[in-house]
Amino acid sequence: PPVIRREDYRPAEFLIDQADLRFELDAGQTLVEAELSLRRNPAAPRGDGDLHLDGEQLELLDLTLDGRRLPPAEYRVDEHALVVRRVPDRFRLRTRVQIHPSANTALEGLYVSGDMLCTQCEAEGFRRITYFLDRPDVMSRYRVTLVADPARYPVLLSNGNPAGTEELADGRRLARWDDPFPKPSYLFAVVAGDLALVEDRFVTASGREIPLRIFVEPGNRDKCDHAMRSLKAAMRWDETRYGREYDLDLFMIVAVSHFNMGAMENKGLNVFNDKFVLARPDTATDADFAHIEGVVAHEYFHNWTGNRITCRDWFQLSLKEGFTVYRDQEFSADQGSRGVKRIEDVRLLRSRQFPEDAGPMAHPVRPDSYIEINNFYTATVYEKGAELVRMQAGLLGPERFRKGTDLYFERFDGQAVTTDDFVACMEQAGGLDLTQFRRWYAQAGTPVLECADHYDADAGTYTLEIRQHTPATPGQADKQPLHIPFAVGLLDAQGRDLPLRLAGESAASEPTAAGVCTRMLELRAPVERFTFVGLAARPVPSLLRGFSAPVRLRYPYSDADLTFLMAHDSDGFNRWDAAQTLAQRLLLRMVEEEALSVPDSFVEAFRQALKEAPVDASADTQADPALLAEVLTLPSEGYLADQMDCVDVDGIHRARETLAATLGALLREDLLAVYERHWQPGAEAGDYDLSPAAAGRRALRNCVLGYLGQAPDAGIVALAQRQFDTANNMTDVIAALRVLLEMPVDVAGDAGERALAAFYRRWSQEQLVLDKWFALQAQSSRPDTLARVKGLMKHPQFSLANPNRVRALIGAFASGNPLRFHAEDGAGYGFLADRILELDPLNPQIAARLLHPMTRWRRYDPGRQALMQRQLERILEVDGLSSDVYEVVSRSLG
Ligand code: B3K
Ligand code: ZN
Repeated sequence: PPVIRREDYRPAEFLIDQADLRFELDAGQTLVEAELSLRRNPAAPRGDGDLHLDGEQLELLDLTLDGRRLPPAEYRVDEHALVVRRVPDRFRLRTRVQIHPSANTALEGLYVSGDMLCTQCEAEGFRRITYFLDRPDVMSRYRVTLVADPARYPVLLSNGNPAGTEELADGRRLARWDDPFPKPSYLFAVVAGDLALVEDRFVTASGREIPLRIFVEPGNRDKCDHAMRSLKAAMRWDETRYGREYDLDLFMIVAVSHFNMGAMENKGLNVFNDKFVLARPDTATDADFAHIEGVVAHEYFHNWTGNRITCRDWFQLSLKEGFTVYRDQEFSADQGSRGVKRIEDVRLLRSRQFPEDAGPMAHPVRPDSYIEINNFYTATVYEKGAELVRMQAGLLGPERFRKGTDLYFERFDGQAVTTDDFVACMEQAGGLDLTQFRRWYAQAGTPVLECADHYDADAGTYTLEIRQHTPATPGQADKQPLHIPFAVGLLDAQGRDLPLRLAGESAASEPTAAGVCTRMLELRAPVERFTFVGLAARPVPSLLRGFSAPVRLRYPYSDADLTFLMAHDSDGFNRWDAAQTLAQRLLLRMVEEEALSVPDSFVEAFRQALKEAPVDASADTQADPALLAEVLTLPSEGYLADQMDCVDVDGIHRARETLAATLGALLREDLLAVYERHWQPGAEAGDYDLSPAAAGRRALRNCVLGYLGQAPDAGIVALAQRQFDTANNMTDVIAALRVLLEMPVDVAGDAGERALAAFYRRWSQEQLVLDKWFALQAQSSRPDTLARVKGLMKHPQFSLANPNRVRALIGAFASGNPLRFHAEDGAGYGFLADRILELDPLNPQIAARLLHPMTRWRRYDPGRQALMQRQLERILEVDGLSSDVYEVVSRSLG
């Protein structure tokens, strides 16, 4: 398959000003008639005079140009295109094609989900609907007519504003939609079905009343409250924080059960994986609620960052995704606990993006080439892209950053632009030079910062020396130094932030009323030195506060320093990070020395943290139960694996279990005290509270239960059982079930299995809850998990055609269960390769995503390397692989 390169970008030779589409919708076959107003693009050099339209899996029935039916000599059709020879400078082209939604298993273009019809066009799905210039820099006005049988498809939706309905003489119904905002084809959407509606309204800052409609499958109307609340909050937030008001007369969300990704920001008609819409306290966890809030906001925010201003080409994907992720992160931070949100985001970055940046799939935030663009919707483009925006916001400060975004919206509204255009706005509004900063977009790999320091007691000076280097990545051997914002604080012996004064400065910056004194240093050269003056004693440095840049930080902290920072740092993020580093160090030592016992100091640090466990969330973030739960959570197996040159799968699992069991046993009374203090009688109370404070208490209690479950006895079994039986919410139910399932049979008997069966009986008709039932079993550390997963593949409720189910079973096993997936005999690898080969012909995007855990094969011991390599080679040998799977496998082996 051909490689697409950024440097080959050329403006489109033709533009499509207007697209009038008429659909005669039916699951088996749908007719699409398109009337396009085309003209030569004045900004593009003249080509061969032919018009090349993208089109795949289309059956062309009719073709006319300016009303004249074209004879076969004047056009040509192949697998990917319709080429019309010698077209005029301005003309109308009419095509009629037939497509087959029910045969569409790739879920790209127009497809069937349950009883409804829906579309997914990003990135290149529109070409499976009609012949078009299917590229983001061609922005057109769409008028859409939908015709269907009202008995099957009473609801007919498309982008924009409704423009009337009609009953046709043959009994069918017709609905018209008109979208006044020019948009690229990837934002096009159609939905048809017998859908239930939840409606609310939003009054914009300028006083326009916007109906908000959420469409779901019948039976799900009672699970839309949270999505609706989140949507309204997001709309308000975008007005106050960015001055962005909604533009159409109507905003719609549709939840579908078969969806390749999370959701899609189609103009005025967001289509969602129902997992990110539907929630009731008894069916969804606190984490689910938080994801819904974040994704609803993310898609809504795209209306300005993505839709009104879109990407010039797909290499610029992070223009919309990085910025929009940054916006949704900030929105969520404002809705709940800012500190906890930052921890969650950094945890995701470190566990997904850092490994990607260190492996064969490493690519810049603005990639240089791809085979299949769908493989580049990555943690690098999304999460690292968001960090790049965050750094710019940090460098500019809130006021200038807002000026920068205002300028961006004003300058580029209605256009398709580049990440460079974005940076230029920040540069201009901020009055600073971001030339060096731009390298962040071009250079792959995670920079490493090596810090050293020196305290001169006589002079009262403290010098920090910071060296940066970025390891080589595939295709990029030499790296340039980056412009890195590096936030620093210095703590005195009591743990208070010191005033900061750099050599040469006339005055020190003083701590704020809250006692915070942070300095944003800027690193540019490979080695930078900063000398702070006026220090009577050696300070303890708090480095990279708030994770001010996406880098790996190395500084030789002593365990005592880390314990000190964990207790005192005024930066909540760094308190957490100190605890993580402490735990990570201990765990990695335990991996190396199997017999190593847990030092008392570590147990005492935990005991201290538990003793301070608050009764309730208060203004003091140190006493926030949610933050404490984060502090008490050990680094994941995947994160620890990323810290090792050669991953010791079993050693990591054993070390984590040993540490958790030790803490569970030695701190039993303290843990029980915290658990009981936060135990709210379950179902009978009925007063389930969704607030961040209440969710934080649940997080802390379930974290504590997890430790107790690692050192179980009959009392703990009873505790978990009580929680499982009486909890009135899915967060507590699933946490208890997990603990029951992981406890050894000689202590818990068949309590785990019985709970699992009860859970199935209760929820067998709720698909999203059932996904949890599948995932829980796939993630079990029990030795027979693979056999169990294979058995579940034959379960009547399992289906390869539903991406959520595939992710819940196969994805959870391969990506969420390193211990069993990486079993020494390679059985996990063989299983995954079989599934990928089975899925690839059906749904290449899902197949390529599932591959990821195997792409890091070089990080394992020679035995496992060989086993993974063999499976990758086996996949590569198969004829007719999709470009999606081909690209991931060939890059991994390359
Ligand atoms: N823009 C979509 C992702 C499309 C993925 C195409 N394979 C969702 C989002 O990022 O908001
Ligand atoms: Zn997005």
